[in-house]
Amino acid sequence: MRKIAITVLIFTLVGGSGISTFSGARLAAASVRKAPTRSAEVIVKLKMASGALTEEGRLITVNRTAEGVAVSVGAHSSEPLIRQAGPALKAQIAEIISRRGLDRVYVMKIDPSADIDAVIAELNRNESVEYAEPNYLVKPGTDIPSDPRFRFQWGLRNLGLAVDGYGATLDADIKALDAWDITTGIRDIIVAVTDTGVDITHPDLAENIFKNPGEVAGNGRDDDGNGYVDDVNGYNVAGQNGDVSDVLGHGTQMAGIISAVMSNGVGISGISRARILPVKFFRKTGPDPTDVEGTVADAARAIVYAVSAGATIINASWETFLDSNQVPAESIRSLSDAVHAAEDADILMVCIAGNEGLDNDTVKLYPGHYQLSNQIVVAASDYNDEIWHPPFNLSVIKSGYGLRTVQLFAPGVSVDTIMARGNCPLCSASADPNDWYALISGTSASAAFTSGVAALIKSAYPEATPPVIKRRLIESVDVRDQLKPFVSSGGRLNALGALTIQLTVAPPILNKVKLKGGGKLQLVGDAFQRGAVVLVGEERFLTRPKNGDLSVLVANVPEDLFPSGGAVSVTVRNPDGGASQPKMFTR
Ligand SMILES: [Ca+2]
Ligand SMILES: [Ca+2]
Ligand SMILES: [Ca+2]
Repeated sequence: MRKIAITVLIFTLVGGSGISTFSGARLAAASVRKAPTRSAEVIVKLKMASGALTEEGRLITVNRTAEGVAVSVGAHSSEPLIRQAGPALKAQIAEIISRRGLDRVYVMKIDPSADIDAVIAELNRNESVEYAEPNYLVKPGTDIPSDPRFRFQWGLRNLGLAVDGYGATLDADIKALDAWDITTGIRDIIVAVTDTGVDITHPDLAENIFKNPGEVAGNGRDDDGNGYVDDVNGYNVAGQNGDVSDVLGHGTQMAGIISAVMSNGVGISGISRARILPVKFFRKTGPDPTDVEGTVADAARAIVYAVSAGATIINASWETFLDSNQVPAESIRSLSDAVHAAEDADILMVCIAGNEGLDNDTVKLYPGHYQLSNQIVVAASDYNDEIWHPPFNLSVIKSGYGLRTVQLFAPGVSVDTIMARGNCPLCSASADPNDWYALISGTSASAAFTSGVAALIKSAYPEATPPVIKRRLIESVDVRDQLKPFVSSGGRLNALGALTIQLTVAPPILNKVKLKGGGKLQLVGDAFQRGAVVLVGEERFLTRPKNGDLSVLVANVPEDLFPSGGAVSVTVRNPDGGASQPKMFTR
C-alpha cells in the first residue's frame, strides 16, 4: 500500500469578506523553519475586552483590537475564524460560539520568512491576547485503496471467507444484520463528514446526502440567512462556497461506510440510512492531484459549521501531523474551543487513534486527545479481530491505540466502501460504475463504522446524549483477549449489542436551588456530572461546575422564568441520562 503524499504548500489567502490586509513586517526575518506540520499562519484568540461587551458577549471593538494585534507583529492579514453570523443563526448556537469565545479567534497570515515561534511568543506577551498558536496542518487518516474490484463487507457480516486474499474469522464483525432488525436508522439523523469533500451524486450515496431546504444552489446568495452562501448540500469552509466535491476522495469513502444507500440493488450498503452532511475543509493548493492541505483553523470552522447546521454526529477521520519535535507541549486550543462547542451542542464526535501505531496515552494526537465527554476515539481491527498490522506480521502495529485514551476497536482493514469519481488521488477515473468501489484500510474507516453505529443508536434512542451513546458503544463491545492490551474496553464494536445493552444509571441528587442576581441559578447536590443540564419548567439550560466543584452547578437562566411567589419545577439531568427528582422552587 502506498501512503498518500500530501504536498505542503504555503497558501495565499483568497480575498473575501471579513479579511483585513496589512502591509509591513516589523519582526526581522529569522531562521526559516520549514515545518511540514504547520502553515505560515498563526491562530490568535483575544481576551474579552472589559466594559465593551454586549450582554451576549459580542462586540465590534474586538475587530479593531485584532487588527492592532496583527499589525503589531507584522501580520499580512487577519481573518475571523467564524465568518458567519446570519440572522438564521439560532440563539443557542450563537450562545455556544460566544461562550467558547470562538468569535474572538482570528487567523493571521505571517510573512513566511519571519520566525513564527518568535511571532507567537510576542503575541502571547500581548495583554490583549488570550492565546496564540501555530495553525497546524491535519491529514486524513487512511491509506490508498488496495483493490478497487474486490468487494466484500466482512466488517458488517464476516462469514470467515478470505478477505483480500487473507484468511478471516467467522463472526469477527459488528453484527449489522441483527442490528438492522432493530433499526436501519432514521433520516432525521445527520452525520457531518468533516473531511476532503464528498461525491454527492454517486449513485450509491446521492439519496442519503443532506439537503438544506431553504437554500437555492449557485445563486451566490445566502437564501436561508444562516450565514453560509449556497450551502445546499453542506459547505466548503475553506473555499467559503457550496462546492463540496471531493478533492482527495477520502470523505466519500467515509460517507460510503456510514450511509451508502441500503437495498438499492447497487454496490454496497452503509451501516445506516442517516443523512450525510458534507463539510469540506481540505483545500487544493496546486495543480497536482496530491496538492491538498488542511489546517486546524479550517477544521475548527468545519466543526462550527456542523454545529450550526444541526449535525447529530461529527465524523472526524483526520488527525494532526505527528512529528515528535513538532507536537506541541500545550494543546491546540483553537481546535479545543471548537470541540467544546460541539460538546455544548450535544454532538457526538468520533475521532481516530491514527495510523502510525502510536500509543495515544503518551503521544498527543488531535482532536482525540482532548478526551471531552462527547468524544470517542477508535482503533482499527481486522477480519480476524486482531489489531491492524501488515499481513503475516503481528509484531508491527499500524493502528494507533491507548489503554486510557482509545476506547474501542472497529473494522479498519480492507473495508469495502465507495470511491469518488474524477481526478483525485483516491478517486476512480473509470466510467464503469462497478469500478466506483474500493477496499480501504485505516482508523478513518473504523471511525466511520463507529459513526454509522452511533447513528443507529440515536435512531433507536433519540434522547441519548453523547455520553449515553458512548456508553452504549463502549460497554457492548465484543471483548477479545488479543485486543485487551490496546483499548480501554478491550474489544471491537458490536452494533447489535450497542442497541440492546441495558445501561445502569445513577441519578443525580438535587438538594438545594438558589437564584442569585442576574439570573444566576445555583444547584447544590450530589452525583452531578460535567455537562449536566438543568430543566426549569420546560426549558433546558447548560450548567457549569462552580469553581470546578461538581457538587455546585451554575446556570444562567432568565429571571422571568421565576414569577414572584410562583413555584417552578427544577430538575438536573446528567449527560448519561440520569435525572434528579424535580424540586419545586419559589423565588
Ligand atoms: Ca445558507
Ligand atoms: Ca443560495
Ligand atoms: Ca447500495
